[in-house]
Amino acid sequence: MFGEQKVCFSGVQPSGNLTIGNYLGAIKNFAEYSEKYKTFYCVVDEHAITVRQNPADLRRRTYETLALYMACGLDPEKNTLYVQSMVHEHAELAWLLNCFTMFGELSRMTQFKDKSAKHADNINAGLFTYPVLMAADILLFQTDVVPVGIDQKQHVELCRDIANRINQIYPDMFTVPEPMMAKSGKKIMSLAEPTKKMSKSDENANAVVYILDDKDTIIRKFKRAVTDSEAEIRFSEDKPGVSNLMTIYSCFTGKNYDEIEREFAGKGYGDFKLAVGEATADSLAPVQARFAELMADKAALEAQMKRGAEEASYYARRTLSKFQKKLGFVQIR
Ligand code: ATP
Ligand code: LTN
Repeated sequence: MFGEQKVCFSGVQPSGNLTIGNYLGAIKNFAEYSEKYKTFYCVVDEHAITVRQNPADLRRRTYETLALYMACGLDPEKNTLYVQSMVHEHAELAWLLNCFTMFGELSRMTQFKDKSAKHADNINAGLFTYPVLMAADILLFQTDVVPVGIDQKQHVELCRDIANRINQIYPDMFTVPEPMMAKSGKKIMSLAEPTKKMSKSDENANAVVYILDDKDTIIRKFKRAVTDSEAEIRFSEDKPGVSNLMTIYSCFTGKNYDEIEREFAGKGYGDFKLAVGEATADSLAPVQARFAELMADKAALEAQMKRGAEEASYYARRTLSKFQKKLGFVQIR
């Protein structure tokens, strides 16, 4: 809370082209909080460097991620939109929180285990302490709610543990945040391996639908999506491929699973996949058009980065300075 208003914070890494998983699991839901909450949406470039990035790509994707926030309906007048590295309090609070986070806790994080298996040649300390920086992002703004996909729930729970631990020593220091997940869309699966999360860093581009894919590409990718040997459109745990397509279709059309089953009763996977592709492409078309307009004006994006960072810094400074005081750091004004 800041004053009377509840706070919502979330972040997306500029570590690749954003997918419909990022869209349905996270960004699409961000706008829903704009009216009721004070919202901060951050492009978390400091998180992205836990995996090696090409500097030119990282810079370009930082602009793109900010533009996508806006293209997906986040009005910069109603939401604070900014880039993490432009607000130094994130990294500073992360250090302080490191001293309240246990080695054992971080060792249990499944994302660390997955990413260290995937990047065995670069298991750096940043990859290990990644959730502490994430906790700093959240706690800096005295955040009440954090909209994320289900893969980030464990990190938000660790953030809650850190906040509670600190509050026991220094009462009322941090608001303890809640993770908020979309009812459907919190875990969109890969089109090639539907038991695995769709991920922007997947090497197989056919497994992933990007927000910026054109209509033909989207339809082709859905056409190739792995399903099963039946021909029945039915939501079921033993049909992960079809169920994933039903979730995507449901998110883009607003229809529930019963309605979808009725709509495609007696029809084959071919018809269904085409309908999923068309619904996805049609829903993304306005986002893509707005994105192109925003990317054509770099100066306006930079002005937004500057303004967003100034707004965020104002709140971040207050929390950091409150915590430094509690910890016993000398403060001379
Ligand atoms: P990476 O592949 O680099 O790990 P990512 O695709 O998981 O990246 P993030 O930047 O880590 O993307 O995630 C941004 C937000 O999107 C997070 O809230 C995350 O939970 C959500 N998200 C990512 N993938 C999915 C998915 N497949 N389904 C639902 N939500 C997702
Ligand atoms: N770890 C998140 C991105 C992220 C985030 C955050 C999400 C960084 N800081 C704070 C919510 C709140 C991910 O998606 N991998």
